[in-house]
Amino acid sequence: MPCIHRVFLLLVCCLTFAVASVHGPLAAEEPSPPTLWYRQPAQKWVEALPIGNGRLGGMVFGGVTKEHVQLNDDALWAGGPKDGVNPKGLEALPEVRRLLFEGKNNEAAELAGRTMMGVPPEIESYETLGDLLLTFPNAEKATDYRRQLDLDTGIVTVTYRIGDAQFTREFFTSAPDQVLVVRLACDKPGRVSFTAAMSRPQEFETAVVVPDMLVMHGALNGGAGMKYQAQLKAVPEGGKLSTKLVPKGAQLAIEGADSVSLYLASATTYRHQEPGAICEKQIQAAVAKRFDAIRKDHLTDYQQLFRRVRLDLGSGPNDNLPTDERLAAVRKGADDPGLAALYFQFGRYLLISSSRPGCLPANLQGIWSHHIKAPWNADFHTNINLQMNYWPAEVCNLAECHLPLVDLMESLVPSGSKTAEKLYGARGWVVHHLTDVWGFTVPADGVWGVWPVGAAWLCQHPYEHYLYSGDKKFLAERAYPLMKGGARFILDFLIEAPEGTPMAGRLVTAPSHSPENSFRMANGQSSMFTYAATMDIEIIHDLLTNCIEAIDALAADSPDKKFDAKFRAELVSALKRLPPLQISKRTGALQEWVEDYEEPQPRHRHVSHMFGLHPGRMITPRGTPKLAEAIRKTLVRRGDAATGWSRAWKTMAWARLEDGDHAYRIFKGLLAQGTYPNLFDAHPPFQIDGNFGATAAIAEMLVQSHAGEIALLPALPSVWPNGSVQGLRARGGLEVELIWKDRRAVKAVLKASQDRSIKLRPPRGQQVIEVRCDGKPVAVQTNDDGTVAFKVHRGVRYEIALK
Ligand code: FUC
Repeated sequence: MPCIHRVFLLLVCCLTFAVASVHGPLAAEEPSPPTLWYRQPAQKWVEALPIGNGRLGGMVFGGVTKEHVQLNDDALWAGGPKDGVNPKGLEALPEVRRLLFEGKNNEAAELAGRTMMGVPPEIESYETLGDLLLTFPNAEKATDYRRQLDLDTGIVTVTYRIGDAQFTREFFTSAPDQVLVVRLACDKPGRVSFTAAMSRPQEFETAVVVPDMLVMHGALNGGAGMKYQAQLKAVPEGGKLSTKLVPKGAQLAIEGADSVSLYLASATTYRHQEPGAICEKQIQAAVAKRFDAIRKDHLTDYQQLFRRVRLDLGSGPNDNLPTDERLAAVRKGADDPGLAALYFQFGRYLLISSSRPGCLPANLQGIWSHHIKAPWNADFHTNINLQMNYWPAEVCNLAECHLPLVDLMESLVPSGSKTAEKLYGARGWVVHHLTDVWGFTVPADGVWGVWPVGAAWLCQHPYEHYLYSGDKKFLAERAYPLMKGGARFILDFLIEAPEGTPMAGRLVTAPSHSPENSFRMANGQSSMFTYAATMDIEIIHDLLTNCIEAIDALAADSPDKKFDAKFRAELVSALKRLPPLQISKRTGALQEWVEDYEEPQPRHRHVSHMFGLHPGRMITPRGTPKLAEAIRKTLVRRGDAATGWSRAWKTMAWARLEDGDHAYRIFKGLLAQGTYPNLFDAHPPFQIDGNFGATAAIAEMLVQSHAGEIALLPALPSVWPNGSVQGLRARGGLEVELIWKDRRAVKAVLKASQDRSIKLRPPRGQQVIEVRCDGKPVAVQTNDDGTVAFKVHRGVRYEIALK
């Protein structure tokens, strides 16, 4: 029981007190907007700058004589529904399990490979929409070139001079108006001349729709697949607009305009029977609304999301260098706190631009891919990558950008239920290690694709959305039904390990696999296939615990205080029978598998068994110190280097272990070795998960809230001694603002959106000296464990003084 050392003067806060903006009193002088900028156009795709409205995306190259905007539409996927459950799987399952329990892992893998894989065991790719190409005559002699992405406006700007004329191009994608907008202007009249064309690597035709609109259309899969259309309209001020027929279709030509606005719309048959009609409507509306109003509404819409969080990690000597030069300096060893803050805000920008309500979730490349056949099909990979995309959503104050993931999950329930029943004889729903927009839920790729805990992991996301917001309606109507279905599958899938096995009598997963690692058995054979991999246990522990909490929260609101009591009892009983997490006697590290196998690849990129530390909350340094220490040893054995997303996850892991300097060291490695000039994450190749994972990790160096308390600066690296952050969120409906100097928090502000008690942990070596609300002290209980507890009220702002 916590003892009360001190009770501050209790004064009831005025609940109707109008909350000052959290950006108000603590805001230092207005810093310059976070901006990526370059002295030259992009030569390669990973130098181009992304724009997007969640659905329609572009990559802007910024060439002076040839402008290139590579285009994407979030729904442009090859293939179609083909969730073929292998008809031999269900019958083979008991034998696969028997072989696994008898230690005949490779025989089990061979049988599962023959009987359990999806029919077919693969999906098709997300594809590029094509390219917008603008060609400018007589522009070779440009000087004073600059290309930038201003994260505060979501606008890419290219500027240059030719002789006495200053040229400016602006690019953005509007969410309110659903068009990609390009504005080409010059400070001297009549100087804007260019031709505009659209094309695609394959399966396209272009044409002019009389009198002045360019249309590109086609159908994927050689004409048999999804149909798409893109339309481009040019609105010049002054000058002359004409159309030209060229060998592969048509072009627009503009001569001698003062300025030109281009509006580009796209649609596919994924959402609309007639993509052309939708494009036409959006273009007509944009033309009628005009550029200035579209830009203004874009700013209002975008900034309402982006401006919720501000981050200042201090300044450095490279602050004024172009972004690629700053990265190059980091590669040579420089620390650049401003670049870390820029990377963080770029991650938020990418989520806003690739995952808006109503759109598909961010795939392996967000929405930006120039491929016909993308690496890993730019799919939704559910054994880490898709989930990692959404780690920043709640803590970085973009909760609505989380919703496309929940929509996708709901869309997977019908096919996932069919797969659960036909492949495992189980109720509920299942997803394996990847999915697409067509409801794919069966095992894909190799036998490691028989990994039936994808849905169970995904179920963490709607629950976290509830934990941050406290939105009980969302919990009851959306999160809990998904979680219950995910848990229902798990309860049916778990099987009692037989006598003679190390976990006899426990409930285990079988078959099982620790993504995508292999182990060496005592007989010298290597295998990937097992039962009860540690990650499964941690995912299931997380899901069942969350379900029980959700049931209790829903019961508290029901008239008889009862809700799903029978199911709750099943969950509690299963939870007690899960195998314990094991610490290796050989290495002291957390065991990745049910037996203490040798690891042929000790530095493997996946560190799946750290799920309990993050994104789970089963393992914490204070709650389970021995397990936390074992994970620390696991991480040391794995090493700091890895692919992009793996570095991001390890950064997060060290933040959760409250070792800010180690977290920073890995993040710096990610900047130096795993980041392209446009700040896209390099797996390599480009994979956006690393951007999102590292963005969330930076947030968690500053604020954590997974362990029943809000921890301030739990993992502040020594290279960021002075700084401030505003607008990060903590579970329980709180927004946090912090200022620190010389590595000590000097002030914190919490803005509450719920009535509840909270526990606050000051930074290591510091104490909370007072909490004030509306200028008056609040009653605070100081606990033995160094935390303070107090009640907060909805809509009220609390100022916390620390020493
Ligand atoms: C898994 C990872 C790879 C890559 C791919 C998309 O297969 O092991 O590294 O991230 O997903």
